Amino acid sequence: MWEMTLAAFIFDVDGTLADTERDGHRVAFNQAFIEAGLDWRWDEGLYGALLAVTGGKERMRHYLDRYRPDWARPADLDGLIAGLHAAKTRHYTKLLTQGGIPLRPGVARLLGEARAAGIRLAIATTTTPENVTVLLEHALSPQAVSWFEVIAAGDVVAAKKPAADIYDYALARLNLAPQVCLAFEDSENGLRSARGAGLRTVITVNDYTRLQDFSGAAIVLDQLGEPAMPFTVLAKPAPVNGKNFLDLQLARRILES
Ligand code: XBP
Ligand code: MG
Repeated sequence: MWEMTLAAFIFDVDGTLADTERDGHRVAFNQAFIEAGLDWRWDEGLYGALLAVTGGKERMRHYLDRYRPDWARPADLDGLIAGLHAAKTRHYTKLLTQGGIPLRPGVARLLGEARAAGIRLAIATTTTPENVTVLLEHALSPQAVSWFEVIAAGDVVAAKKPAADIYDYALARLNLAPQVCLAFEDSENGLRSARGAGLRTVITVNDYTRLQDFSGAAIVLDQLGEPAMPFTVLAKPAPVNGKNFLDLQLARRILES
């Protein structure tokens, strides 16, 4: 019976739980660069292009390779990147503690419905673990970290999204098959990762990801929606049947579709 099928939700963090990139991570990277006396500056447009590479350390390396080939590398480039990344995490988590970034519409409601129904919750993200816990505590609830049975984050796997490793890891920790879980993502890299692990995936787009290729998604929405703030279906409208926000009933329908 379908009521028995849906066992867990697995959420991406950046761009999915909250719009963290443009006004969060990007700002924190720039603060770290200034603090270190570097002339690296990531404006909103450049950052959109840099998002092609997931993971902050990987993104800084990609920036140097692609945009600053002539910049004189220090002997210990790994050390420089690690130091910048630690500073960036400090700036980013400070921004979160100041309440700088709210959850996206429908996220808190859907998590609440899932908890009430005994749907298990997990996270699969490329971001640093600390970024996840601070976001959950400040944007959701001081207890929210305990709502998630598995928080798979950052360098716990060798290959970041679009590799499937982080979703494979979360599924293994949940001890569940992908067929009984639904993934939530905002980006093409995230979708490829979730699909690689065999997961049906709900996409909620944002300004950076709107034009990406979501052809493997179960459904593409502008946001999860609330009763008073309906979602817009951007692709694959089949299973919606008159619903205008994503609740457990629609989640089960999407999983079965
Ligand atoms: C998110 C990311 C992350 C953040 C920065 O991708 O790419 O790298 O931008 O986090 P996804 P760190 O939402 O697909 O998981 O700097 O902590 O790596
Ligand atoms: Mg994301």
